[in-house]
Amino acid sequence: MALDDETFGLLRDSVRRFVRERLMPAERVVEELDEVPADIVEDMKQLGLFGLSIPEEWGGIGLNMQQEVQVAYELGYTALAFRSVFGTNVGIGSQGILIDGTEAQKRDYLPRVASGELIMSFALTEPDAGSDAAALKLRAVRDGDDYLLSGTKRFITNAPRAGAFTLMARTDGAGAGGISAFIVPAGLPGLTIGLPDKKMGQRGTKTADVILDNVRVPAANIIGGVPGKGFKTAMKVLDRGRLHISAVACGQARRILDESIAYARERRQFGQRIGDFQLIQAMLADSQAELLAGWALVQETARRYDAAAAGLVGAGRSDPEVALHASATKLFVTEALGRIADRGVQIHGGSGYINEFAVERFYRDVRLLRLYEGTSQIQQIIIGRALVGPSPG
Ligand code: COS
Repeated sequence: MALDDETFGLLRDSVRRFVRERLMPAERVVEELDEVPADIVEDMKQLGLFGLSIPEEWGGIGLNMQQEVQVAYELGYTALAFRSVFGTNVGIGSQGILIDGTEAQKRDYLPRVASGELIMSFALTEPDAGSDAAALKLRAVRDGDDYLLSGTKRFITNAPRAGAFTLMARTDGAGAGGISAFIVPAGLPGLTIGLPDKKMGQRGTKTADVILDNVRVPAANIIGGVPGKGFKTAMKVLDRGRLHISAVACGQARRILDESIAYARERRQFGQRIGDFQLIQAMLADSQAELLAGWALVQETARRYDAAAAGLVGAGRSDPEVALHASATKLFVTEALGRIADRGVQIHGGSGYINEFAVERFYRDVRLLRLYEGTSQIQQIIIGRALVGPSPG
């Protein structure tokens, strides 16, 4: 699955233009209103952004991972709130169905996900299960042809906008093997959404609790139809999500660097441009070098992902090599982005602390990238375990 080069080039150019002409001028409005304007969401639908990763047979554009990271890089050049509107449809919300779902589930959901008619969210995290995702407690108790789901999900991106959730619940005893992934429509009786979380940054993105009280969900809504496979589905979704986020992080790094270069050229101190000082140039150079290294790594991991993708479908787990590379990529790129954002503020001096300047906002926004879809420490654990192998004891 991939778009031909010529059509892809046109798509990437139109996304770049959309980012620069439509989204960047609206960044301040999003920050002030804490909302992405509805007319922009409509334009995103027209451009096909909700269906970037969904194959054409289900109404999407059908990008492969190497193409998706290019588009994610372009989208990463502006406020993260914009990408977040359709990010769960492209990634963590829909990919469980795409990778492990039955044909009927794909047919029923993916066309509406691709068009943006249905927003899908990914519900894994709970109040007591964050990094330790296999410890999740939300219970699903069998009742005839249905399951009754009760419990709370936390920090769920797009929960207030979602029409359905890919939701991990415990159908069996302890551990990863007792977890099943359900497709849960948002309107079911007993399902409520908490108030939107008040976050440090990324204003305009929406996260909230999802609370389930005896929500009746048909057993047929288990992704793939077989219980006990949900943890692996979630992990496969996250491997892919970590790569997408890494590409977005490179886009953010490019923007912060461009803002910093522009400021260094324009701001004058001691009778000259601050960009003429080698201490400023050193910061710019370090950021540029880290961005080039990170972006090369993202593209290489995307190439590996595409080469191994066929083996993902229905398989027990993803290629451990790809999982390692996805984690290493997210670790390196998001940590580098933290340093690049910090240098961006430093180059701006006092102005970098004032919210009139874009770097102040990006500095807050990018902090989340080292936390969500697995903290840097979780990425280190995944890489470390893969290197050392299972303990013989
Ligand atoms: N793809 C497919 N299957 C995978 C997998 C992957 N990438 N990683 C692990 N699995 C499988 C394992 O093979 C194992 O299956 P078997 O029991 O059949 O062998 C099962 O899943 C359990 O794996 P493991 O024992 O490694 O699970 P742990 O509980 O020790 O830890 C980590 C797994 C820590 C890696 C996981 O909980 C994790 O990623 N945590 C972070 C969660 C996260 O990113 N949250 C963000 C929320 S979304 S914004």
